[in-house]
Amino acid sequence: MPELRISVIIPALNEHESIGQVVASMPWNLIAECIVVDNGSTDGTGAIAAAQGARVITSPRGYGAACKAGSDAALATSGILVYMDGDGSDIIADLSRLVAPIGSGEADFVLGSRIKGDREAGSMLGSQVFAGHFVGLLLRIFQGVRYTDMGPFRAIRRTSLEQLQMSEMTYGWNLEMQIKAAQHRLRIREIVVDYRRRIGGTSKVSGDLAASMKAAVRILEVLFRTGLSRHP
Ligand SMILES: Nc1nc2c(ncn2[C@@H]2O[C@H](COP(=O)(O)OP(=O)(O)OP(=O)(O)O)[C@@H](O)[C@H]2O)c(=O)[nH]1
Ligand SMILES: [Mg+2]
Repeated sequence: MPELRISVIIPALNEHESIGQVVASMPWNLIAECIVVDNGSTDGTGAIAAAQGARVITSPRGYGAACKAGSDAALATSGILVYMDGDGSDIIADLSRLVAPIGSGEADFVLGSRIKGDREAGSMLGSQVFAGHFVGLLLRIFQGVRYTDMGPFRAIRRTSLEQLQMSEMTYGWNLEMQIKAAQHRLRIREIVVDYRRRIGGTSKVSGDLAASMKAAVRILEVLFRTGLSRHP
């Protein structure tokens, strides 16, 4: 199998305190490009990312919209898409383990699970850990697949992502990918990844009550609309 090139996609909204460090620590020898999707930052996030070597693009508002725009914009020559957050919580050193099963042809979708990883105190709320297990249990029953998390750090074969026809434009994106991956019978792997608190800046999701309620509603919507039937 020919070696697959990698595009890293980072949705980032007002992450000026972390984005420079995140982009600067990319393993440039392993990846073809790093795309930062900035849809509305008012703090210079895009300019800082570009100065560190990222390709910066914009998209309509929303986490899923940003992930989708990044996926569509990836170099035509990239065969693997990797997603991670722009706040410095994901451990970039885990990237090579994340893409390895796809590169070797053993998997199509690899999810970084933070549940058994080394987690910095306070980096994940109890409710996030619980949600990962709860959703995992339902998907085991309805989809016959084992997931322990809905974490942002993940890699997917590009041709597989195209099959999934993703449509979630907000925080349901991650779960939609997991459910559709099961429905489309992708070869799925979970690997253990470490996780730490955001480097700085403010939370757009878990640390903001209104936003996390919205995200939870969206996730439940995706779960009940898509997750309880076996067919896409
Ligand atoms: N482009 C874009 N990025 C977004 C949007 N909402 C969130 N993000 C980014 O998505 C990532 C996840 O958001 P976070 O605020 O870190 O959410 P979280 O990890 O649940 O919260 P923390 O635990 O506080 O970090 C970060 O890189 C955000 O900048 C959005 O609407 N557009
Ligand atoms: Mg975060």
